[in-house]
Amino acid sequence: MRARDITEKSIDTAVQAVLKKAEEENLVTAWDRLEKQGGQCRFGTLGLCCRICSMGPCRINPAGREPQRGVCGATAETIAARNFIRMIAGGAAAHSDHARAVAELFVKVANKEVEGYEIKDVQKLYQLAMDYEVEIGDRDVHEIAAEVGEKMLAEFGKQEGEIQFIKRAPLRRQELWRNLGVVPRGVDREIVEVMHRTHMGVDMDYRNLLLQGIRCALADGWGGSMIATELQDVLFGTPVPVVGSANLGVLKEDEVNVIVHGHEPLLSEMIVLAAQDPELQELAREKGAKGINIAGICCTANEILMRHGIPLAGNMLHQELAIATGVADAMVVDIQCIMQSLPEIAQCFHTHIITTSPKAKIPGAIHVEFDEDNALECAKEIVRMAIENFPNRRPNTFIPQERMDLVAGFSHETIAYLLGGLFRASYKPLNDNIINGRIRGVVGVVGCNNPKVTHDSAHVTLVKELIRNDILVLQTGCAAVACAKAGLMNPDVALELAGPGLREVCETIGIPPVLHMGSCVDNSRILMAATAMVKEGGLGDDLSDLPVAGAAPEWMSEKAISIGQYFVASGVFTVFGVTWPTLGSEKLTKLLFEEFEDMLKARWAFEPDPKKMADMIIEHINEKRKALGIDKARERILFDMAMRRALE
Ligand code: SF4
Ligand code: MSK
Repeated sequence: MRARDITEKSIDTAVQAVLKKAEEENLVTAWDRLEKQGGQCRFGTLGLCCRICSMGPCRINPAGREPQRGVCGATAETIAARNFIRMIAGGAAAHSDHARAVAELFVKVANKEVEGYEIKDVQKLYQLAMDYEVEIGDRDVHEIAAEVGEKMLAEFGKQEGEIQFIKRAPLRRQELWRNLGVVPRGVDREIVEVMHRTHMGVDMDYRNLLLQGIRCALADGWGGSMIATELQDVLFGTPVPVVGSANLGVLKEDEVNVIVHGHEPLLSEMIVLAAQDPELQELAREKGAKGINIAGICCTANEILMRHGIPLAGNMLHQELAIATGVADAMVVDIQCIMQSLPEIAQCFHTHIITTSPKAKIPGAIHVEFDEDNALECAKEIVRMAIENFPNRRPNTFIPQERMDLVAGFSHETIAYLLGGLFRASYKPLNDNIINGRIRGVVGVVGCNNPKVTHDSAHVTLVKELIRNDILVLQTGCAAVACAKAGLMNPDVALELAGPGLREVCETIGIPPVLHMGSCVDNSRILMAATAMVKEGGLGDDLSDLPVAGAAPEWMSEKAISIGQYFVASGVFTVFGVTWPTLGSEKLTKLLFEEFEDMLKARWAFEPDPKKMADMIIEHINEKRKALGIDKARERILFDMAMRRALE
């Protein structure tokens, strides 16, 4: 990749300022390493490289010249399809292994085997008990939780039958899945079957491979991810609207800064608690700091913002820059989206990089294994390390001023409460406003950052276009952080940018036009919100009837592909940006971009330009509105005398 100017690297002026500092100090960041990669492998980008066995690696010439087959005879379709569904399996495994850890802890909490955690949302626990046919009666909450937890934990290793949450989907969708034979049996089973079927010499029919990819993705969205979200809500509380702030300006010169980064809230919840410990606060003061400041990066940030209003230091591409400010006294990481370069960049400062998961160690980092049996003590130890490190700061510190206020905390239950009130929680007002045309549709804009595109640019451009066109936007992940930093979750800033209909509805309810719904596993909240819209009535009887869409304009991870595939398989038109990993196979791409429409009533699309992506989405929403017969606004017109006379 060619060298780019700082303004081409990110639209975020805080990022630009720290990148400038990094350049002056000869620090190497993801953008520099991308340049050093030179022109990246075209075969790999197009999905045409196979490394599955040692007769290879094989590659298919995308221009139609030789070679057109791998050594084993595999075609472009087979190779691209195997690569694609392996990405789904990787993503589903990441979300689901996260979920498994939550479920294991949940069972321990229910059995009162660990201290520090509690069952916070009893209502949600009862809902889960009903989903899993666990008797409630006058049983003790912990007893119910133990049975629910065991049943949910069993979803991972289940061999036969259907994952329970499938039954939450609209009936027509369930029927479509059953007819296609893609209902997941157990989470682990579907991931293993992808790995088996993509082994050398097993499944060589790209359509058949994709069916298993769909089943695996559904095991993520309606299985692993949904289990993670639901159990995290029961343990840590279902999010309600909360005020927060975002960008590197949340870091503090005169306080101990502990940055939590990764995905699981199990430890970060405890770190938030540990930071309030009077003894540690006192120690911080002894070391010359005014207090302890916790800030988050990536989805850990989203988790603790949603439940505690803890500030967001930034999204995926902020991780190295947060260290480059020189004021990060510790960066505590768990799993996923963490760069191996962190200890290297930290060497130029005083920052401790602390890994905490036995599944995710980094050479050069300090490893403090998170012990859930002793979670609070473990969190205190980590916070103490950060405090002790505060006096070691070097003189080259710089905190950009950028910091934006925002409102987050929109779980799908909270949206229903806000729309309908506590006693009549309902999506009816949303459906009514979609039917009367004030709101054109609803779009989930999610996913990562990718240094191949100008950081945050595609997220912010797309979301601005959508709200301008009266489309309500739901967000998770790094996309949410991008828009939070840009003010799109701040009602004062964002409502000015919204179309008149959307603005009116948001002002009436008191919400921003862009709703933060949480972390990557919380995309399951978007599935539930869309399902609630179907069940409310008036907008068809399947998710594919709704005027909705999904987008990941700056995606990079396998998890994003898994999320996209479960959106599509659930009936939601989904567009990705950056690059598309099947373009080397015309047939496979046709299956995903066109034929899925017949099969799943929804399809994938690829469009790197965010403005064109917005046009594509608006066109799709308009088509859905037309099919529902709501393409013309159906405002009730009050006739005055003159109008009556004119009629006569
Ligand atoms: Fe090549 Fe086939 Fe082996 Fe893949 S599985 S590396 S295409 S021989
Ligand atoms: S953290 S998966 S970069 S959204 Fe969930 Fe961000 Fe993508 Fe990681």
